[in-house]
Amino acid sequence: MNFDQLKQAIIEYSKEIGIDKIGFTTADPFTTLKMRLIKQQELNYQSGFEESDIEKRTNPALLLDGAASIISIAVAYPTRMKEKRKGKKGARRGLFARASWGEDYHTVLRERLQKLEEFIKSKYPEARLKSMVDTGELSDRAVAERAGIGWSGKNCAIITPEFGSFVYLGEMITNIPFEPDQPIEDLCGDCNKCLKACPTGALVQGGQINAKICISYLTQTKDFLPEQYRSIIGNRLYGCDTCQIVCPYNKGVDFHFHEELEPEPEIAKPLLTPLLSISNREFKEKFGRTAGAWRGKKPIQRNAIIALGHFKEESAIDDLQKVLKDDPRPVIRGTAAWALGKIGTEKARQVLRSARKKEKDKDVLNEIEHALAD
Ligand code: B12
Ligand code: SF4
Ligand code: SF4
Repeated sequence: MNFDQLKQAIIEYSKEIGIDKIGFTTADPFTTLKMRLIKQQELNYQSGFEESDIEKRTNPALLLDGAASIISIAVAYPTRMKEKRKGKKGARRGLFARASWGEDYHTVLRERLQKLEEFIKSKYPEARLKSMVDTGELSDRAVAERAGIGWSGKNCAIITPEFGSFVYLGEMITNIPFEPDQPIEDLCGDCNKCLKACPTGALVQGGQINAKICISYLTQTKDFLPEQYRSIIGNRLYGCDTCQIVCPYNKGVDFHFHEELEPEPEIAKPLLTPLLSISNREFKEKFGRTAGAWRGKKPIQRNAIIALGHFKEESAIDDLQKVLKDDPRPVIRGTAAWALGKIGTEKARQVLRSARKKEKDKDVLNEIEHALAD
């Protein structure tokens, strides 16, 4: 088998199946990444969403017998909605980050990789292949960087010269010794825009993140959001795009190559108040196909309540009252108390005072006291 010819055939085929960029690298261990991951763990800078076994994360040979190379893929996604939905007083909207627009990228990229696997097997039946997207052991970014897909920006994102950083990444480990591609030049230079723009200071220095205070992470937690971040997250319901939006390499970047990644405005920018009473079934029906739904409805509802507080949305007082009175989840009741405190009108304070008389949960009572004290 001529593996150079096979590589060319794979590159050609990848364009036909909606892969926007493809690169090849060896399956050698990721040694600098390994040191980096250990350091991040020591500093408690990891989110907890990543695979915890550092050996598996950095040694592809542990994941596929006879691993010889890795194929990295990138798929570009839109940054602007064709149809805009503006939030007005009385009809406020929240925002899902762009990585949650359209169909869940895990499904989309896995389907592309599956097709690529079938193609490779049809040409070379001895191929052993293992594909992953996001939830696999490998660092998708470290693979993409080494395979020349893009450079690793100070905002931590892989930035491609063609599509900026608004690309999803995935990869396939193979037992085929493909000729590796070369990494590309880091073009960040003296720029520091992303570090300056990060609302929480999560980018502690170029290329290093404290994931525990990254808004993207915070929007995905299920507990009370620490008070100091509530005003900062604004109306974000899932994820954060700030450090990518400010990046000069994303200026004017907006690719609409894939129908399934087109955002549905009512889903990507939903009205906030209806989220407060949405049932599990309705949530699944409306948001279930998006990447942002993976933690269930609770974090989204909590963030919607925070957003209403952020907007000081008086028309939401009755709905917040209902939540504070009837919702069985203390995190949701307590956050509603915070939002009512932010709204701060006499009516909102009256709701808080009457809730104080009946509330039994000490965390919620604490939130009510704080809201009334402000
Ligand atoms: C955990 C996780 C998170 C965490 C932590 C993010 C982080 N930066 O580590 C949280 C929840 C915060 C998060 C947020 C987001 N995420 Co995320 N996340 C992941 C996940 C599952 C693991 C990342 C990880 O292991 N991080 C640990 C760090 C240490 O390693 P790394 O970033 O993977 O690798 C780089 C560093 O190690 C660095 N490095 C190594 N050694 C050294 C040494 C020095 C000196 C320096 C400077 C750097 C350096 O180089 C590597 C290559 O870039 C990956 C999927 C995957 N399996 O890889 C997606 C992934 C990174 N996320 C992705 C996305 C889209 C996002 C968000 C944009 C979503 C959003 N809109 O809210 C934000 C962006 C936040 C940010 N600025 O990074 C994409 C990134 C695509 C791209 N173009 O880069 C990925 C690859 C998912 C995917 N398959 O597409 N995410
Ligand atoms: S995603 Fe938002 S909070 Fe996280 S590092 Fe980027 S700008 Fe900061
Ligand atoms: S904003 Fe500037 S420093 Fe940050 S990733 Fe983009 S080019 Fe690099």
